[in-house]
Amino acid sequence: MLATPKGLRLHIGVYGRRNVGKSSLVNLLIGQEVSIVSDVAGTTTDPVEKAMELLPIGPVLFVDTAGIDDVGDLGEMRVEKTLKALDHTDLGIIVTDGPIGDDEIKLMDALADRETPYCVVFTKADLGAPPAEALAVVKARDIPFASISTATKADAVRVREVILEAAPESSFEVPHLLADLVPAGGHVVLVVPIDLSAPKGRLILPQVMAIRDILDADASCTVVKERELAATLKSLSKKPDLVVCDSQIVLKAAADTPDDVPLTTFSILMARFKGDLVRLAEGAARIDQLKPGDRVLIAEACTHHSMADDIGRVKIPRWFRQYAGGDIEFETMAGRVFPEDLSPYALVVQCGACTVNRKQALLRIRQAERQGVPITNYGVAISRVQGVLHRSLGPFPSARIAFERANAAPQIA
Ligand SMILES: Nc1nc2c(ncn2[C@@H]2O[C@H](COP(=O)(O)OP(=O)(O)O)[C@@H](O)[C@H]2O)c(=O)[nH]1
Ligand SMILES: [Mg+2]
Repeated sequence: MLATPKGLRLHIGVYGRRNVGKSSLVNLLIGQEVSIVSDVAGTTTDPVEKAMELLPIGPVLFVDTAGIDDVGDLGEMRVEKTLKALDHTDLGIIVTDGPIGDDEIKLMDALADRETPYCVVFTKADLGAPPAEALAVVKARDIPFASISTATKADAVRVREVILEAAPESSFEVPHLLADLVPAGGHVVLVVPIDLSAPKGRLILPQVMAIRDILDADASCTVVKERELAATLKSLSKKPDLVVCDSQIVLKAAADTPDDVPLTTFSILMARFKGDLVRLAEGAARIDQLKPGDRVLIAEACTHHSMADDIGRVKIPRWFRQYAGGDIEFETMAGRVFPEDLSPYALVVQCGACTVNRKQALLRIRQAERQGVPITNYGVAISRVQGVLHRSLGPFPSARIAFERANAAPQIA
């Protein structure tokens, strides 16, 4: 990822007066000391750039600037450089240790003039809450904001969240559905059950998207029902690069596909495309730890037709109860409703999120992460309860490792 050219990275400019904690904030986000932090005002002179992968946005470049309130000849030069950096900024973070004064308003106006989205981060929360007048200005302008302490590692999550809130949908990296998993000239086998829940006379969106992505990758595909999979694999002159199946028949597809052929499900592809597969895989490890009396939130994005309903309302509850060896309380929420407070739940299970856009899906995942509540989704959960998640995450090493780690972690009391 670090090989991404600078021009393709989202430039996140960090602005504010001297000594408010800009460099500390950048260091907190990237988790290592790149900017010199000191209590001598004006330590950062030239903008300091640091590239990182800020999921789920993708590759970003943090630009840590000198103070906007710098003084003297040298200071003026620094301010000029800082203002110049505004022109290259895709997203601004205005940092303040409390006040929203002339300097902050100047930055807000400069960013607004350039139609650059921005957020405000109040630092030094450990020394006191932001003043009411400052909060009033930020709220009146409807600016996403966070109040944090840069000394607190956990606050990095809150900062990432406020960056996501401010970021326009177009800045989110749109991952491939599967084109990155198949070489040009490669071959994919798609396994599509045609049962009662299949719509008449057509394929469903993830299947159509997969075919389109395979064409974009200059690869080819074979589409079969699960009954024909074994015979089709035998008839191919070369092993396929990937098999993708419907979650509901993943057990059979895994049994019919040789171990050295990568296999995944349409739901897992969609989970990566729409959300954060690493977090969802981590959350799936929590299913084994459910115990009688736990509450699970099933969050459906749409009001499903009855066939798909079956997964969230019947199948998942049944499987989870089997795992927990007792009764689990399920709460189902449909549509745009998503509770502010997730703390009553041992686990959140999202549906495929076909009607939620990527940004919304990711914000829900971040919210759960911030509140320390595991979150997974239908597709990942189905592979888990069928005992084949390890296999279906095979093509996604970071998600598989996250799942294994969470699975090996001590049980939550
Ligand atoms: N108490 C407290 N001090 C902070 C916090 N963030 C930064 N500082 C301190 O504020 C001073 C200036 O920080 P720095 O990051 O260099 O500010 P910059 O000039 O805006 O880049 C340093 O002494 C930091 O340790 C915070 O959240 N709480
Ligand atoms: Mg600095």
